[in-house]
Amino acid sequence: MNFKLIFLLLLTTLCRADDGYRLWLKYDLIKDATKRAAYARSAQFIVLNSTNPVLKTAADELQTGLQGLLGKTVPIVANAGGKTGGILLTTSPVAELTNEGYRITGKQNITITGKTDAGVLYGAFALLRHLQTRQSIDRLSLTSNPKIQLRMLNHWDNVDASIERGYAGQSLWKWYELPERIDPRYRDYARANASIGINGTVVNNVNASSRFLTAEYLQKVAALANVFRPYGIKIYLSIYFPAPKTIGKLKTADPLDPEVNQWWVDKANEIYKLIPDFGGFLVKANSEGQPGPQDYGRNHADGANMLAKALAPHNGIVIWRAFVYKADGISDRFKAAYDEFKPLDGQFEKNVIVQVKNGPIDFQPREPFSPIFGTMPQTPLGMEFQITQEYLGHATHLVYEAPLFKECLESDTYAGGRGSTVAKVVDGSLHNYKLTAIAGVANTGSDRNWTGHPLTQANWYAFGRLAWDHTLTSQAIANEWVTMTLTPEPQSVKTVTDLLLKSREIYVNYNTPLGLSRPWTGAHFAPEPWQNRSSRPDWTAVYYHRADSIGLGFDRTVKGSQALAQYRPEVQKQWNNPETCPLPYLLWFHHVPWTQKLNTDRTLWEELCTRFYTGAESVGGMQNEWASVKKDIDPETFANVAGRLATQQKEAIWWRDAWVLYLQEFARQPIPAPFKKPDRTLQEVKELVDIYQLR
Ligand code: BDP
Repeated sequence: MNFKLIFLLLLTTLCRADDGYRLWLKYDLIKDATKRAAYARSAQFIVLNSTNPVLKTAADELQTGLQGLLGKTVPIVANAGGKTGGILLTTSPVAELTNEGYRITGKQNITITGKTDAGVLYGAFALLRHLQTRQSIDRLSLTSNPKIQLRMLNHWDNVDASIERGYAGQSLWKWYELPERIDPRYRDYARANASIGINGTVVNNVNASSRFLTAEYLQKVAALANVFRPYGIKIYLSIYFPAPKTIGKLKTADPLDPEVNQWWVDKANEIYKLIPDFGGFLVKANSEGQPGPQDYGRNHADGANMLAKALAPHNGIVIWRAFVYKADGISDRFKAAYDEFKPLDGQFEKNVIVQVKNGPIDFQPREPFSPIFGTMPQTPLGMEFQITQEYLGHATHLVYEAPLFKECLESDTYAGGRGSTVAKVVDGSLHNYKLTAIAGVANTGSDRNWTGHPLTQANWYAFGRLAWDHTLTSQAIANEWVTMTLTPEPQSVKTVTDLLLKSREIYVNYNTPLGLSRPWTGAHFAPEPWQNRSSRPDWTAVYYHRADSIGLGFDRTVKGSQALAQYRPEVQKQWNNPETCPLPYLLWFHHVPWTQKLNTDRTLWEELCTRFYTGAESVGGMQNEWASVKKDIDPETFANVAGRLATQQKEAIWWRDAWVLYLQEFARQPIPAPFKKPDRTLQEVKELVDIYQLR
């Protein structure tokens, strides 16, 4: 091989575009030589005096990270041998640490202490993050404990590799290859999760196949569990409630039937033989056509408790979902979960957690918090957020979700007086829950960059960071993520952080402003506010927005569906009156006349138009801001995002046009100045949407 060729090869390797695979764990060389040297002085070796696999993971990750950041190999040694300037990994029962917390201190050596091995692992990642974000290591003193115990991803992945509501390719799990072949990607998945403190994963869809509980599939699940274990991650399964019938050949799945009970006990024993640290079951029952205990005249607690008893001897838990609504479609769907669960408060076994979606309906771009959070003090309630963008423009719209998560977590339930935020319910501090959990429906898939849209990796990241500490700000999290993933250049970090921070509000403005919602049937992608036919009324668009000649919005006050009564009186008081109801929630609770003046000094119609138009216009602004950081962003990532923003711009106008042209038929008013009326007709927009529905 001649020199020219070697040079070219080297050049192509060096210039290879960043395909996003490394996520926020890029560990690229720190360019600033002074900073690098300062870090290197305290990172001359890593001391690990243990064979514990989790601690070993921590040491290995530190070594990998330091190799990249400092450009040198940092040896792992069993003892410091009297030398200073190393990183010591140690477990010790430090009083201020909870099980998974860590403390990082540094003078001559940096010491990472955890009460448990997992704590050390999280500490190792925290130290790396500290260096990745170029912070000072003089007088290091960082202590952090997770606020919530179970920090989980929920994968809605199916046996055939499809993902329900997945927009980044196929499933990560290659069930047909497991357990024999272990895709190296499983390990990288575990690394990414551990780096943000996620300690549990439900690998299959809540609309579950019973296949996962068969002996054959449990071997596959066990193989994944083996990969995740050294990263402190436990595996959980979604179960199909009638599994005793489908795979156990019993005549019933009645939770009060002794044979059914025994079947689950045996199944649990079988699972724990293979996976001694198996986390437990996630259950969707009697919801959207899924079978459940009500098929046998039993209630949700009967179902959950039966499973809980089978898992309890192994310390497993049951996560029972509150996302239920009756098949009749008659009553307000908003009220369904509360109506079914509130009467069961206090009736669940100790190892049951009820997992509640953030809002009462279904992962809308903006929802008020679910009233359940304020009203079940005797039942541990877990939070379910959706990271995948089912209603948030799939993988072509940029929506940074930390502000959405925070808005819900910071909402005041008044369950124990003022300041009883949803976060305090979920982290257990308000009602003293013994079990606490938070889950995010994953946005990962087989796309090389994991999430499809390169910038929405930030949502996976933000979910994990907030699950660990819900008091972190959306801005701080965005800042970290951008610095670690895209560029450490301060001006560009600021520009991209700002862009992320405003993206959700922009989306809401052109998509569902002022408390509109869109849980209509289908792919949940195209605008279709005129949709009025479905097998049930609450799967139509008109059911939710209720546009008529008088006004717009769903009356949930005493004059309407009375859903507001499910909140504490203090909350009701604010939201009951359209004058005091915050504008973002207005149409969730009120049917407002088109001509009603709002506190923005515009009528409802004018305000809606203003939001639709400025929202769509702002996407253009995001494109410009993205263009301004080009010099600091990897070319492949830059082009990828630029392309998606262009699509978003087109689709934002599409959403705007669909809504304003449709609503105008009811409001019967012109589009207010300075906005120009859409240059297409309602019919044309409808035809465009029809294309999306074609088979
Ligand atoms: C809805 C989704 C549906 C899920 C369901 C659930 O449209 O695909 O199965 O939620 O959470 O958002 O069970």
